[in-house]
Amino acid sequence: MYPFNGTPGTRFLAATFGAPTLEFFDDRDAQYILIFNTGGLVPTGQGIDNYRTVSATLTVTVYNDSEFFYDGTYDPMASYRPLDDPAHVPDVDVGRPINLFPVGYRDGFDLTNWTETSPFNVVGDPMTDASRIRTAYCAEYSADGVATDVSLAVRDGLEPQPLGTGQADLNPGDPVPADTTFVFELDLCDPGVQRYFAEAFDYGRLNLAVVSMHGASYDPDIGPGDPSYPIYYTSENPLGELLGLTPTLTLRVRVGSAGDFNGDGTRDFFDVLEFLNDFNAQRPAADLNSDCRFDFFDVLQFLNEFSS
Ligand SMILES: [Ca+2]
Ligand SMILES: [Ca+2]
Ligand SMILES: [Ca+2]
Ligand SMILES: [Ca+2]
Repeated sequence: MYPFNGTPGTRFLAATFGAPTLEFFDDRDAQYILIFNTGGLVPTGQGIDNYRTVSATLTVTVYNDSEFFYDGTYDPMASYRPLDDPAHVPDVDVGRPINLFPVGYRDGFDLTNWTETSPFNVVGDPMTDASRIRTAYCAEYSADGVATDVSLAVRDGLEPQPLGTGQADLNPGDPVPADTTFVFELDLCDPGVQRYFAEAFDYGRLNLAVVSMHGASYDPDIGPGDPSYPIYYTSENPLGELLGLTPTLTLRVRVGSAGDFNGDGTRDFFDVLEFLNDFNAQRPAADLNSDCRFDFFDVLQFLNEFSS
């Protein structure tokens, strides 16, 4: 999702970068949207109350060699503001992180009809103003399923919490070598996030937005500078496919009641035992109300689901 991408959805490579100081552009200018068809793996149509995502891990692999620096921690939005902006705060570590967000839609698009070859915009003209017109965008979701576009988080003064920040087997500030895999352990401790995943599994498709705000230098006199941002293998990339460098998603999802905690089709003593084991060990499977705390409310919910 980039205003001047002539071949969306079929490229062998995709980039992410930002333009937080350019008027008429989204701060998160080039976004890499991933579509996972989950229907064959997670039963669809169960109703959104019947899915709970226990864990999710995404990987994407970088194609370009040593053109940007590794930062595995979140950078505040104000650190992307121009130096002469009174609201600017310094970036305390070298490099910029790669973050992951849910996907929101506008102008007639939604989870069911937005595809990898959908256009960047159907309203407006990116040649005059490319901001706030992309059909799919990195988003935050409320607990009742309402999306907020966070593509302009810097200028909108938002501090959106990503689903995850990419981790690589590198030291902070290292140049990132080609074929480095970034791993995102998703933070699922949010009712809006759980609902987003539940709606995805209910329909059978999960879309995620990889974004970063690495600089994309451009000098009007000399043209584009050297890339200083990540470029990733896409699922279309033959080499990436051969070498196993295309994006992956690993999920653990509970479908249906937690009363049958071990998922063997019956409710008995073994479900109670396994729940209590997971609860005592504070494993995510036992955090039944998805608040990342292990307390009375999880036990109560288990007992309710077990006996209902
Ligand atoms: Ca950082
Ligand atoms: Ca940084
Ligand atoms: Ca059972
Ligand atoms: Ca809990």
